[in-house]
Amino acid sequence: MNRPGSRLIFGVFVFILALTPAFGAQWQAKVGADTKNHARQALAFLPNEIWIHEGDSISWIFETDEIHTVTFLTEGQVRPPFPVGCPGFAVGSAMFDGSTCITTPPMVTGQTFTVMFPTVGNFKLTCLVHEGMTGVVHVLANSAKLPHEQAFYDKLGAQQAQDLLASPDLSGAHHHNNSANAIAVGIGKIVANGGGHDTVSVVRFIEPELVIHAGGTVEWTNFDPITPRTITFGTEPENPIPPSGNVTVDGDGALHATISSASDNVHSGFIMSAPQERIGLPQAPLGSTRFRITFTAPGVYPYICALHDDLGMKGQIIVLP
Ligand SMILES: [Cu+2]
Repeated sequence: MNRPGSRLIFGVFVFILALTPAFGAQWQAKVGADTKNHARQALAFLPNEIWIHEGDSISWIFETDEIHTVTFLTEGQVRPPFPVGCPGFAVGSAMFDGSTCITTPPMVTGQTFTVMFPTVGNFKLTCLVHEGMTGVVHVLANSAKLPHEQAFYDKLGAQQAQDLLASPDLSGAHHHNNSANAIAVGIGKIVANGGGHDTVSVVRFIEPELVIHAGGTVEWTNFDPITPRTITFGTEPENPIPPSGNVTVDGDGALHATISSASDNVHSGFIMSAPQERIGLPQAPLGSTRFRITFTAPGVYPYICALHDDLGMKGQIIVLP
C-alpha cells in the first residue's frame, strides 16, 4: 500500500464516504390479504402503522389480485380517483417528504413499491381504490429510539390479516332483508386502530342463485359499509359507476329495472352505503344501497358484480313460468 496511486484512491474513497449520508434501514409491510377462494378481502396495509428513522425506506409488497395503491397525498389535498393518480404515478420506488404527492398505479400480487423518507414527520398512507384503507408512517430523528423491529411488524401484519379475514359473520345479512326474494350483495366491516382504518369485504353474492316465477321481483342489498358492488346483467359497461339508462328510482330511493330477455343489458351502477359524516364537510348524500329487478319472462339470467367478477363474484336468477 505504499504506492502513491493506492493512497490517492483510498483518500478519495474516504472523502466520498464522508459526504454520503448513512444508508437507511429497509423495512417491509404488506398490502392486502385474502382467502384462497378470494371471497374475503382484507383491504388493509398490514400493518398500517410503522415507526422508522429519517432516511429509512419501506417496501410494500402486494399480496392479492384485488387492486390496491400505496399513496401519500400532501396535507389537505383533495382525494383524486385512482385512475387519475395523484395526479400521475410512480413506478418501482419514490421519495416522500410531504411536499409532493406520490402514488403507485393499481397493483396486484407479486408487485413491490419502495418509498424512502428523508425527513421527520407523521405521514398518512392511503389506498386510492379503497376509501377505508389508511395508515401512518412515523419518521423519527435518527437520535430517537424506535419502538419495534421488523419481526414485530411481520407478526402484527399477519395477525391483523387473520383477524380481518375471520370476520364478519355472514348471518347478519339475512335478518335485514325486505323481501323473500332478497340477495345480500356482499357484506363488510370497518376496523379502526391507532394507525387508521382497515376494512374487510366479502366479495360474494351471499345467496347467488335464486329461483322465482315470471313477474317476480328480486331485491339486492349491499351490507358493506364502504365498498361498492354492482349487479350487472349482459354486457359490462366501460364506466361502472352510473346505472344503465333503463334503471329507474322507486319511491323509497331503491333503483329498479325490468328484464324481459336474457339478452337485455341492465347495470345497477355503484350500489353502496352513504359515506360517513365528517365535521366541517357537507353532509354526504344517501347511498343507493338497494337494487330491484322485475323479471317478466322465464329463462336463466346470469349476472356479475362488474367490480369483483374476476375474484369470483357471480350469480344467476332462474325464472320459471
Ligand atoms: Cu386498497
